[in-house]
Amino acid sequence: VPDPFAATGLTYDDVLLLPGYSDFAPAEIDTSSRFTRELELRTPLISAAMDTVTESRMAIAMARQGGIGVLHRNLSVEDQAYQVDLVKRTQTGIISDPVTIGPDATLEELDTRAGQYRISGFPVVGADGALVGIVTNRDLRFTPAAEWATTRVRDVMTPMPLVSGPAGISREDATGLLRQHKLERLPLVDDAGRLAGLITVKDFVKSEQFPKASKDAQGRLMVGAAIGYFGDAWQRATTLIEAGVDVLVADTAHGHVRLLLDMVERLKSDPATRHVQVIGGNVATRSGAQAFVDAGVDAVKVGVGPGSICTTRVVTGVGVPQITAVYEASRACKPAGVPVIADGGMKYSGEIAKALVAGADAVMLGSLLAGCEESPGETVLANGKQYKAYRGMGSLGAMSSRGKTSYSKDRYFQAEVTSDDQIVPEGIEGRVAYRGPLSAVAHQLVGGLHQSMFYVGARTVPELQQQGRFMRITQASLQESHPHDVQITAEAPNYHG
Ligand code: RVP
Repeated sequence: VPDPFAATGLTYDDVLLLPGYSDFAPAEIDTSSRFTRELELRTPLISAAMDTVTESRMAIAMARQGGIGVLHRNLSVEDQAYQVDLVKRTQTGIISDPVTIGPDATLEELDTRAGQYRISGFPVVGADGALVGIVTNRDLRFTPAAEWATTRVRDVMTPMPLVSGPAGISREDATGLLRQHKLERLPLVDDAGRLAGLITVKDFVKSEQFPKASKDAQGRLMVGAAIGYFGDAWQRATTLIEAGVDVLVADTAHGHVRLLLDMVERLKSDPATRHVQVIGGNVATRSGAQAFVDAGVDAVKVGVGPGSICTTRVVTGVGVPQITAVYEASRACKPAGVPVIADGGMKYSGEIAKALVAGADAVMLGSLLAGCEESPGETVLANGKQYKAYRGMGSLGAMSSRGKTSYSKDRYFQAEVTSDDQIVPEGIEGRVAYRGPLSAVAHQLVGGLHQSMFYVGARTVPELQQQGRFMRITQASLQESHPHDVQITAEAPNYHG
């Protein structure tokens, strides 16, 4: 009879990476990594599908830094699809399908639309798709607000003829026209005079500002969105695809489940959906990962219980320490060429490299990003320090009707529970320190990974995965790793005691 206690699970704090020989300059390091079968990120960081971490603002910020955000699903199908739309319309370079307005719309409608899409100007398009003018917030200024309900866009817009460019214009030519005519916006038109796109100076500047940005084939920012397997899940998936989502994440606390695997199989075989990348999760064993691989998934997400806000392991007694879980899942995924995403449990940048060496290709972060400016929710002041709320999707707050919606219940297989006092939570509600803009936080995380790679002697992520060697350490060694025997007197941007 095999010893039932033979296996030991290890997590981030149980191991360190050994230093290796580095025969290159740090500047040569490239952190690009595949995170699904067909997609790569310059920065292998993914923001968690949680209602205190990823909505459109975070997703936009993540994609600009070369990572990607996964929009949470604790909201209606329409609201989630709208968030996808917001990300896809942001940046970069040429907007192929700009938001427009009709000449007969009122200024009131114009104002609402501007707020809704957070943009300040629109091409004005007639019923036949022809460009008839352009209108911006500035055009509103000269009409008293009392008259907005009765004044039409056609009365205040700048009408044709306008400076415009041909549909397939090059970046250089567009820049030339914007500069020559001192334009904010350059509409693009086809031979028949129909609107074919829009270029804005702001977007052009931004796309130069974010050289690592994660973009789709059309130059738009990439975005992911979480779905489930229950109720309207299929409709959610197809609506998100119509809105332009790049990656769907079939997202549950326990992914080794018939219903979810069927969902993945259907998404990857239906002609209407199979072009979209699908990530499945979460699992923590080799067989769980193998089941997703067999279902045709494009990446497997790993983590049962490591999350900072997660109580699954104490409430259910089930889980696998994260380094072991990632390693086990990778044994099924690597031979099939399916990337692994290590989800949850990261406290410091050093753990990113540990996850990659253990078998991951990218990491998903919750608590490390929840304190960013771009995460949902306001900052709150307590004891003279700023915080932001952070809660588990399995917490009572996220699953109960206390919130606006409680779609996250099916993540924990409690979709059919109707009364709040019947919910069995698997997460807690809390807060994390406010950390400023994502760009600064991401800089520290990627900077840490850079250093890991240099110390291990790996120029690329595949080299890191191949050459990285672990050593198991003791509790005493862990103590030695952290600052010790001193009182910290100044805050570091990448270390919290
Ligand atoms: P962390 O980065 O340690 O904060 O963990 C984030 C991860 O925790 C999420 O990506 C998700 O997989 C998991 N999670 C989210 N909610 C809960 C819960 O309520 N138990 N767990």
